[in-house]
Parts: sequence; structure tokens; C-alpha cells
Amino acid sequence: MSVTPQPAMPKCWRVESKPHKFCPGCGHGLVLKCLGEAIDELGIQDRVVFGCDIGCSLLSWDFFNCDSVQTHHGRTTPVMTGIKRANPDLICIAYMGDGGGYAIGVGGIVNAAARNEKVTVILANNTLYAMTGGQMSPTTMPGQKVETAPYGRDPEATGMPTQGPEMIAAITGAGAYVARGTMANLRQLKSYIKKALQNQIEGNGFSFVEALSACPTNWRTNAEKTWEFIEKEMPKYYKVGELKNPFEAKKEAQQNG
Ligand SMILES: Cc1ncc(C[n+]2csc(CCOP(=O)(O)OP(=O)(O)O)c2C)c(N)n1
Ligand code: SF4
Repeated sequence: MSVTPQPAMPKCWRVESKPHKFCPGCGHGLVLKCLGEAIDELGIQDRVVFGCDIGCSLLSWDFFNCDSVQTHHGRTTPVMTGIKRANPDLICIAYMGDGGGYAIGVGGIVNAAARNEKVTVILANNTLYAMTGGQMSPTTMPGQKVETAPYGRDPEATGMPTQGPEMIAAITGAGAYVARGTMANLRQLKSYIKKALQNQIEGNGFSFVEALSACPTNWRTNAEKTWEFIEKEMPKYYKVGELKNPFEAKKEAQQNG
């Protein structure tokens, strides 16, 4: 009898909710795969509370075999902060899009970051409001055509794209972990997410990872153009790398005696 090979899934993924509900080619599934593998490797599934926002991220409400909560738009960080403060042994993960995190939820993120709350925020930046049909978001790039800017984003009228990790790195104290990864480099993205979780496990401070993510449906791109956008267009405005790494800082301090 032949056995149909099954795709490898993280152990903490909820098999009953797969195949998932994202569009083909969507970046959310890849970011959540990195998160799932990081949870597995750290052995923290029983301690995780996963919170997702409104927007396409909410399609992950039943993604994991972990305690999960779906919040009002932009309110995931404060909800996770409350749960963490009530039970510091839990590992609280807030998952959202750029609209939820940098527009309607920016107050939640900025204040949690400024207080160095010991939660982990993972934000999928796909440069627009995807779930509602592709409107301009804070991370839409200059010249990028979206539903509410059909001639392209004009920075004179609407400003330059929000640089989330750069902003959060500037306002967090010692012990914060801040990075920007991309779905074009999943190994690296997973390592950033793993460090962001490890940082929470050690109780060092706020942890934040932005992931450059694709929305082929609203970008109206085929597979080739999607990769071109992710690999060539997004890095023009969004630099991939670690901005704050308390593990490195600790190592350097030890080396310097
Ligand atoms: C308070 C409030 N305002 C507006 C909306 C409508 N709304 C639902 S999803 C969404 C955009 C989500 O965009 P983003 O957070 O970037 O996530 P994505 O869908 O791109 O993953 C908006 C504006 C809402 N649900 N609640
Ligand atoms: S609309 Fe975009 S972000 Fe939403 S599920 Fe589809 S591809 Fe993903």
C-alpha cells in the first residue's frame, strides 16, 4: 500500500486547521511556519499564548495547538501584555500586520516597547491593508500603487514609510531584541524569531521581529513578480538584519571584562 507523503509541519501546528486559509503565495503561512518551528525547538508549546490581530493575521486564530486569542484590531500587544503581567511564566506572542501594528495599534506597540514589556511581537509587513482590499498602510512604499493611491504613494502628501524596527530599537531599553527578517530568507527569519522568544524566556525585555511578507492577491503579482517585489523592491526601504541583540551585548560585555 502506498502512503501519500505529508508536508512537514511544525509539531505545535494544529493539523485539523490545515490546509490553512491564506491565499496561495501568501507570506503569513511562511512566517507562522518559522514561528512554529521556533516554538518546537525551544520546547515551549505548553507555555505559549498566541494572540492574533484583525486583518489577514486573524486567519491564524486556530493555527496552533496552543492557547490562542484573537483581539480587536491593533490591540494584540496590550492584550498580550496583560496576560504576561498576570502570569509571567507564560510566553506571550502577539501576531499582526503592518496596519494593525503601525496604524491603529501603534499606541499599543510604542507604549509596550517604551516600558520594555516582556512580550514578543511578530509583525508581517506586506505594505498594505490586505484583508480589506489593498488600501495604503504606513509601510506602503513611495510610488507603490495601491487601492487608495492608484497613481502610487506620494511621500509629499502622505509621508515616508514607517520604519517599525528602527523606531522600536530607539525607544526600548537594555534587554530588548529587535530585528527585521524576510520570507525570502526563512532560515534567518526563524533564527530571529527564536531569539525573540528566547529573550522573553530569559525575561530580558521587549522582543520585536518585523517580517517582510508577500500579498500576491493585492499586489496583483504572479509568482515571479512576487519574488521580485520581496527581494528587490522591499529592501530598498526595509533593511533586513538585527537592530538590537541583548545576547551579543552580553557577550561583548563579558569579553571586555
Ligand atoms: C477599529 C477597526 N478599524 C478598521 C477595521 C477594518 N479593518 C479590518 S482588517 C484591516 C486592515 C488590516 O491590515 P493589516 O493589519 O496590515 O493586516 P493584513 O490584512 O495586511 O495582514 C482593517 C482596516 C477594523 N476591523 N477595526
Ligand atoms: S489577501 Fe494577501 S495577506 Fe491576505 S491571505 Fe491573501 S495573500 Fe495573504
